[in-house]
Amino acid sequence: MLLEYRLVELPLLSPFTTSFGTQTVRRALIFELRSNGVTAYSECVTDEEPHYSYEDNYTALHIIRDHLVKLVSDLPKPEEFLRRASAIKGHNMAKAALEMLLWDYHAKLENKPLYKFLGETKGYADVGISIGMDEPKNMVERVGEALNKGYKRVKVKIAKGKELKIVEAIRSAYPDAPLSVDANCDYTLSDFHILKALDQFHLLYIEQPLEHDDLIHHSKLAKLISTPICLDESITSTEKCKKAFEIGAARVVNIKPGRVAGLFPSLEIAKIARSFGGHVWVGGMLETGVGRSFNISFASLSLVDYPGDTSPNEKYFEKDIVLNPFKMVNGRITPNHGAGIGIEVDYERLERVTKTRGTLLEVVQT
Ligand code: OSB
Ligand code: MG
Repeated sequence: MLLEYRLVELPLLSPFTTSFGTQTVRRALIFELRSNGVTAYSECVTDEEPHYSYEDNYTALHIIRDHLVKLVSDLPKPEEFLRRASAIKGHNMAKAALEMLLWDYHAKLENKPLYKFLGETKGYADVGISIGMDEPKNMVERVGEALNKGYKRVKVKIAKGKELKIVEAIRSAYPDAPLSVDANCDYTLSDFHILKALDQFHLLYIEQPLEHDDLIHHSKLAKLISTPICLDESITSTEKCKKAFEIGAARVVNIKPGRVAGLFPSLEIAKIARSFGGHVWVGGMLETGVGRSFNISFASLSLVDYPGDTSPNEKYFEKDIVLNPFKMVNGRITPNHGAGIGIEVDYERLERVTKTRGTLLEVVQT
């Protein structure tokens, strides 16, 4: 058995700007496990900067190398791995990287596609797009292109002081488009009057307006505005999800398996949200084709009822590290039918974009 990692660097086709900064490259940790004739993969959703959360590529690699790898030497089922890892506080993205690797591994051992292995499936994912901040006129253009391509929902990034111009411009060009905004934590409760002004634009929801770990002020905000609140950063566990719905802090959850320690907690979170009458969709972190295939498998579950940020590979990269990128047809993407995540890795491309690599675990079978 051999477990290796690589740090890869893929330039983004266009810069991606959120309220916390601009990203021009995706620097990702990719994991590859070989055992019992199976090759499994995963991707850690961390990046270079700890802006979205406190984790970055180096904290993730540290936690994986020094604390988590020893928990996977017998290749446990994902749920068992998380039980073992529960003594380690936080570091969900690091945990998710190994948790998802184990899902791919076990699905491949049983020769089943991951999306069928996870639960009841629609057989496809409804696809939305996340558009970065730019001059409002450029954002209107990007929204128009996305609608023409058939995206089922368009989300645009906003920041404090820029939101009204952006949303006004888009709404005057596309009055009825299924539109949402993502603030990535740029406001505080005392800014509620700005957020209230967005009510007139009948947005589907506003994503993570307040602090990254807040629930209480989101529940207060929910009583002051009519636009539904969708939580992203704040939902880091099943317990947080329960509390959010108990106090009315959210009506929608953006589930990113990487943020919540993997697919097993993602399933639990989706069930909790739906049991409260909430809605769920699958977010993204500009993943390469490796991470993307997990997101699309999860997004195809019947539990997931809203279109997510799971654009096809070509939105992000000129050339991804997989030979079978996803294609969007009529606003839908079909998950890969091959075993596990069903990707075919483009090893030539992977070699070219690898910056560093190393072995995490090597067990010689006797
Ligand atoms: O908040 O959803 C977010 C990208 C990086 C970090 C945070 C977020 C995003 C996106 C892009 O919105 C989603 C995607 O297309 O992968
Ligand atoms: Mg978000």
